[in-house]
Amino acid sequence: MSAPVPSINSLDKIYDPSAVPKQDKRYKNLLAQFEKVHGRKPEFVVRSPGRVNLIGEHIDYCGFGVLPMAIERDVIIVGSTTDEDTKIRIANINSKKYPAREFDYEGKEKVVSIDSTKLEWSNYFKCGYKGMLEKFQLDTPKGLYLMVDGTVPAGGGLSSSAAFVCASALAVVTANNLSISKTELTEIAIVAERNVGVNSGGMDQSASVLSEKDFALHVEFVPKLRTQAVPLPVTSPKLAFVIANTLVVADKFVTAPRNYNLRVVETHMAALFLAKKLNLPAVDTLKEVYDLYYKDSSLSEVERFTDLLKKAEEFYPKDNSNNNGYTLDEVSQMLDIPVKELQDKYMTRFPVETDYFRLVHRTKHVLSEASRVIEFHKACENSQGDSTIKTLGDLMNASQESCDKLFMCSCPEINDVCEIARKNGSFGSRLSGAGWGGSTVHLTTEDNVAKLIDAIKNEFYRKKYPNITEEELDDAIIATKPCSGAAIYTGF
Ligand code: NG1
Repeated sequence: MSAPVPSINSLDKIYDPSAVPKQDKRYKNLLAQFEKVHGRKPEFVVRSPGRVNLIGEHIDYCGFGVLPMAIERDVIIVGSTTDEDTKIRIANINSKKYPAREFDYEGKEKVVSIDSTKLEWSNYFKCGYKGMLEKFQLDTPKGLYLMVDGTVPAGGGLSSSAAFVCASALAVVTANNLSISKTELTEIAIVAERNVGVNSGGMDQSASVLSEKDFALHVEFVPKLRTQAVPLPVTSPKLAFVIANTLVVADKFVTAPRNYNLRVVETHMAALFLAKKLNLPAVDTLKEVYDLYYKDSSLSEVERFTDLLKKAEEFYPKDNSNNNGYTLDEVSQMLDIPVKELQDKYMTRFPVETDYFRLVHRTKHVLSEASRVIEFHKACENSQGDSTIKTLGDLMNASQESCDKLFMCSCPEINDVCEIARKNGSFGSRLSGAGWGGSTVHLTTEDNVAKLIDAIKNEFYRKKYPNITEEELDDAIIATKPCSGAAIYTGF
């Protein structure tokens, strides 16, 4: 049984000292607004943060671990309870964008209806509410008065939804005087978030709940969800991260057949091909190939990746398309699986549109990226202080290069921001999340944060988006430190 979700009584145990005065004001304001809107005294406060992925892109669905960290941007929920009814009244500090809602508990079986066809902010609360009440099977849950303040920009690849679902689930637990471990909260939030119709993998909720202040988090998925806190190097000046959203929106659903879903298919095909060449049983993921082939090996983890990469280069036949990849017919011959079977297995449930399957490129990215995650973790554990920043930065830059050239999930805007950042004191710059737009993350030191942010504002945002407002800029580019995970805040 993992540790319980912590109760924290002072903001400096959550945020960096430099952020505490601003956060203190924010909490006080939320508590005051709660009283104003609901006309009652607040009884509890909970929080759960967003996350940024530091390294390990597009390898979670291949079974390999990833390395995100929680950020300071988070969702706070203030609440009070009533025994007079089982109604939920939920308001948001940003009432224009997120108008107040009311709904009622619908009994043990159903708990609450969620219409996932509508983009409705309170659905995320309902996910956490439903997940918790299904777990605890209460006959008469408390009625709730709630007020939410979220600072994780929505749609920026920083997991605002996971932050909200985790905070919601924790609010329901706290309100009903239940107790829960961090692992249980994570597992419930992962399943609960699927109620809004997204097949979420688990990295986001793990980072939101299980992160520790000043640590990144190594999340592994196989054989089961497992996390390890990774100490970030202690340096002088302290290291810091800047996250910049390119504001390029790659609509996941529209582009999936050519982008995300195609990559999933290509990596499955690569796993089948390597398994065949290595005389292993047919498997689904490259992680299974790696685990099975090196099960009794004396090589280190990183040496195994190097070895497998070398073998892959030898195994893959030359393609007939000038290094563009293989046609479906060619893949069919390589795997010894009829085209129809490949189509049924990989291209029907989630449609895929392509002429070529770039198995060599994708294999190289996945294996080298998975190796970089291990190397990043090791460098942090054996940190030499200041010089380790460069090691970490090099790994992040190599990850970006691989995402761009081999996995082809970058875009000109991401490349621009990364280049500007590197010229202005970033040790490592890369996309974070699925790519094709979305957010970038940059490793720097505290003394350089302002310069880096100014450079990206002037050389990227103000040029590409001349009409951008200061408020939009403040949401688009943020500085952050590795922050602690979900907690009940008792210091009010
Ligand atoms: P983002 O773009 O942060 O939602 C997506 C996937 C992750 C992972 C990354 C690529 C979802 C909900 N998330 O992340 O699981 O595959 O792309 O590393 O699909």
